[in-house]
Amino acid sequence: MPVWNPEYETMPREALEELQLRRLKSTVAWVYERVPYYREALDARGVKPRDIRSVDDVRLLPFTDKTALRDTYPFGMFAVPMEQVVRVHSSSGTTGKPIVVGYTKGDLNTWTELTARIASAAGVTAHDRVQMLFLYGMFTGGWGMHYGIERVGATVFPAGAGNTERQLMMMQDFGTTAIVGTPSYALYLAEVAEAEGIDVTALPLRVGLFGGEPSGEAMRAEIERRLGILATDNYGLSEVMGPGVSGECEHQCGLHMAEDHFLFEIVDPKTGEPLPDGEEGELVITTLTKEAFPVIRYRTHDLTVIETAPCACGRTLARMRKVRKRTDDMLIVRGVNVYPSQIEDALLQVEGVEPHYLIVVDRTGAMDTLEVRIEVAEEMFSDMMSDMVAFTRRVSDRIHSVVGLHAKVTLVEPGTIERTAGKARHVVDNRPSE
Ligand code: DLL
Repeated sequence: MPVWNPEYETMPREALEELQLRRLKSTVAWVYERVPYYREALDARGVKPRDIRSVDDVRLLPFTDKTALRDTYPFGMFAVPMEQVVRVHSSSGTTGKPIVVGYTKGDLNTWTELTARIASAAGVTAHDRVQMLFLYGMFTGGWGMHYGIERVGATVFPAGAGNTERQLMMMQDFGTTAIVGTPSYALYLAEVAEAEGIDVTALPLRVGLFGGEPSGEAMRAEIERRLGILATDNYGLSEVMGPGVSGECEHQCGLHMAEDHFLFEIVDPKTGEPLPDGEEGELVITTLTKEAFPVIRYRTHDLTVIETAPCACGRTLARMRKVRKRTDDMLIVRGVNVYPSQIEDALLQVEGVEPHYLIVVDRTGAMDTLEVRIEVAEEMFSDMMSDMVAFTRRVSDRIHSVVGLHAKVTLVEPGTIERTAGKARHVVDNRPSE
């Protein structure tokens, strides 16, 4: 499979590091001159742009967190005047004010280059017909991926999120070969197709580019089987750019990071101290080429591992493991740390459990309660009434062996857990906040 931009994607590591240093120096000078927040933060640490002499000197710089971006709402972190900003997006936060990000023409050009790499790494070419299932709008998913796919020369159908029957009609009539969206929506699409008697595996569809939310290997296998496609994962966040930050190649062995445009660090989420490659920690990102909205050492809260072993595809860019956990999605239930992704993994090890689930945490008296609502396949639901107790025990035992907690497992009718065209919600925490 050809590499979209071999000059950068297969660059020798020493040359890459030189490039990163050059770009890091100019980014630090850029924000110091143009963004009062950064000037103050650097001054407070007694650091000047000229103190950056190696890539590791990034550690002299302060972290940036969401609060800083919120406090300067809406445009206070922009490093260029508004007349140079040609696009604005915002993060998908559900409450309060969102984080607003801006792009110059140059930023859009870089963004398009990076999403073209994602598309190309998944094998998308000018021969493909690509149906966009991501939302267009303030969310970065739709627009970000859209332009990259156009740049590789493929035909885009900008369907946008939702209206699943119509999506399926287009897929059949237009000969869609690739889809782009969230993994949870891909599963829903499979489900609706099955209900309508449409055999998607017999259509020309062959590849799916998924991202925007976590999904495990079991989920990937399910999507690949039910849609008859190769599914790749890609990662990004609005604060840094949107999609395009990292993405898998067809070997599916970690997400190649766009290290020529971003500097990635893994830190201990508690102490902020750097961790060596190969250890799991919080991903911290510094943009190296952003003009309108550069960020310095942005705390993503996403937990991952960086791997530098060479990849069979020939790209020299290091890879990050699929993101399955965030520092802020850990639940503490009866004193035990639980990540929703661990529960998903446990569920999908039991045959007959569908990948639609809801974790409900509550409190009765002083006691935390953990309930996991799951759906089972339609055929099983009717057959299983007699076996229900044994089945829920099997699921609950699996959860116990993975997370060390007893959960009440409730079977719900197929189709009753909320489906969304955007990011799935897997947790409801009803405990009173003290
Ligand atoms: O979700 C950008 C994006 C759009 C990436 C489309 C890929 C495809 P935000 O809405 O700002 O931006 O959400 C960013 O979503 O910090 C992660 O926690 C999570 N996330 C995004 N992609 C993945 C992924 C977009 N592939 C936040 N795996 C991030 C796991 C992901 N988590």
